[in-house]
Amino acid sequence: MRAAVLRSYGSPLCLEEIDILPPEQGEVKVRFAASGICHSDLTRMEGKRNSELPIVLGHEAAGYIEEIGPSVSHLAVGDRVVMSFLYDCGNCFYCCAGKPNLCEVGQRLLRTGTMPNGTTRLRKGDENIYHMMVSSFAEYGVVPARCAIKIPDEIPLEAAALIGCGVLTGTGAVFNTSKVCPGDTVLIIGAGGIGLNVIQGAVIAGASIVAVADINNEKLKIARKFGATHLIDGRSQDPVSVVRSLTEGRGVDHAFEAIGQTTTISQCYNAIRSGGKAVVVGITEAGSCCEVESMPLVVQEKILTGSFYGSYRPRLDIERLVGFYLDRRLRLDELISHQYRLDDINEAFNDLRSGILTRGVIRYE
Ligand code: CXF
Ligand code: ZN
Repeated sequence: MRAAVLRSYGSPLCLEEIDILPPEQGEVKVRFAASGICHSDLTRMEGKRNSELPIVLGHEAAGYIEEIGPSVSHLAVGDRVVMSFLYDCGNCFYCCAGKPNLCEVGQRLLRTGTMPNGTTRLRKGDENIYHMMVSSFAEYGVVPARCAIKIPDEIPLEAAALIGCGVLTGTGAVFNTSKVCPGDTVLIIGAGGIGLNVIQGAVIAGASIVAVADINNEKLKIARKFGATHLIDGRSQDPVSVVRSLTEGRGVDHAFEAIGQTTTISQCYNAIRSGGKAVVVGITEAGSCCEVESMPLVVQEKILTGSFYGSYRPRLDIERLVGFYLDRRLRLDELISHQYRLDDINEAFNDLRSGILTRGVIRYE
């Protein structure tokens, strides 16, 4: 099959013919229909988060079940599926504690680039090629069956693909991590691929103020279309003073950091009211540290937390988001600004670097 392979950091992806092995116990083979282009793929390509090489990246995808491995009973050939990039084993401490996004096995696989049994299904001759769980920058993938979630025929697969990373991460931070309630006030710093979905989540949750800060004017205009009520130009305005002036000096109920910078994490913390929640969704560079004034943690009961993969519950959250899309409450088609063929994937990453994408999608159909 054709695949885009990362062979060395800082270099373009190599478009190659590689081999894919059949699904083993508890696995399925998927024919991809669409795969989103996400910033964390770029982070890996640049070597800012190390992986085993060579590897096939791509983790935000949807497609069709092509083949079923032994012991898989809940899926059938031809089913339309959205991929979860995080495996949940169902047995570890975190899965049993109701935190499947922190699954010990799933988090290990993100680092090892293998299937749960420690091996890979991608080869080129004798050469082993690693997975980024879904590895959807290829025509086909083999994934744990738990990571393929069946969806109805009514949702187009390129829209469904986006649910698998950006949409779950952004809306889940609102619904699951921070639990925004009707009437709550919200600040979002960063109107990129994740930030737009935090905005959508806040709107669906019924927030009364959805203030959005970014240093890119074009991104702010798009934020307005997705439901931002107040736009903050990060180059000339201080988000903390703006939201304080909107909330009688108190600060917002929830502030979301959707860039991955320590300075904006501090701004979120400073922008929340007593008892408010600052939720970090953006992933900062490994090893970086962030300073916050510690006394307000106690005397103002401020809460500073992270949100990984939208604190998601596999299957349940995907079903809910598909429902919101079909009810026209969640906009997915509007997130897609550019579409590419797999052979043009390096152009897609150049566009991502230049900041012109709302979301880029590789289409295989
Ligand atoms: C990332 C977060 C870090 C591990 C890989 C996936 N999330 C979204 O792109
Ligand atoms: Zn992603």
